[in-house]
Amino acid sequence: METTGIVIIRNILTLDEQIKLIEIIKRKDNLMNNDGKWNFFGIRGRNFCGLTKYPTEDTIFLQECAQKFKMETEKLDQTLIWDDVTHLLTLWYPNVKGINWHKDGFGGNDGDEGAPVYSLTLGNSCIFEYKLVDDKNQIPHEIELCSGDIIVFGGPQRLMYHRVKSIKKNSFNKLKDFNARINLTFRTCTDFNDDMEADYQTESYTKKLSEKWNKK
Ligand SMILES: O=C(O)CCC(=O)C(=O)O
Repeated sequence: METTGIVIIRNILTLDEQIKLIEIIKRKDNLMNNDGKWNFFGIRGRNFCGLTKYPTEDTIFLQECAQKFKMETEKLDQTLIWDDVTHLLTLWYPNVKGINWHKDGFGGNDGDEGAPVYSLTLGNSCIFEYKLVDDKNQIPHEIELCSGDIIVFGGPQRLMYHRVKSIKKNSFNKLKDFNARINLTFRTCTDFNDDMEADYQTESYTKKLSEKWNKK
């Protein structure tokens, strides 16, 4: 099924490229606290920063990947044509637990109003579900995303609800001592300065979320 505003490209990266990205994330993204627990409420690893905050060679590779995603996507769907991506959100899922239904709003680490979200799977596969914005019955659509697959949503589907229903442990066996799923979302966050970026670092971001949830 083709839906304007959603592009799914299988194997957009070669296995070597996937492994190179996994190594970049393992090297840079501080995904655990000092106590050895995952930095996002103990359940997952999370990092958010500009593409330029990685070591230079890694930044170049990330930008090349982002450029490839953009070119391939824009050939398939004109509603997804947008400025270059600037930031990367990493989620590291160590187990089978995914993420609940939500929509990515606008602003902050979700990106500029209207900017498409480029969501890449690395490592273990997952069952990803989404509900189309204009479907009044909000019927979930289910797809399996494997390492190297990308789903891009923007244009009329930018605010679609989505979730990761589950993750298939042991489904990626190409890298020794690695049995996790990594989700990288490449986003365009224009005029995001270092202070704003600091607000979305995992330590301050989880504090902000806890305060919000405690108020409810
Ligand atoms: O892990 C995924 O595929 C989805 C991540 C996600 O929903 C998000 O970053 O908002």
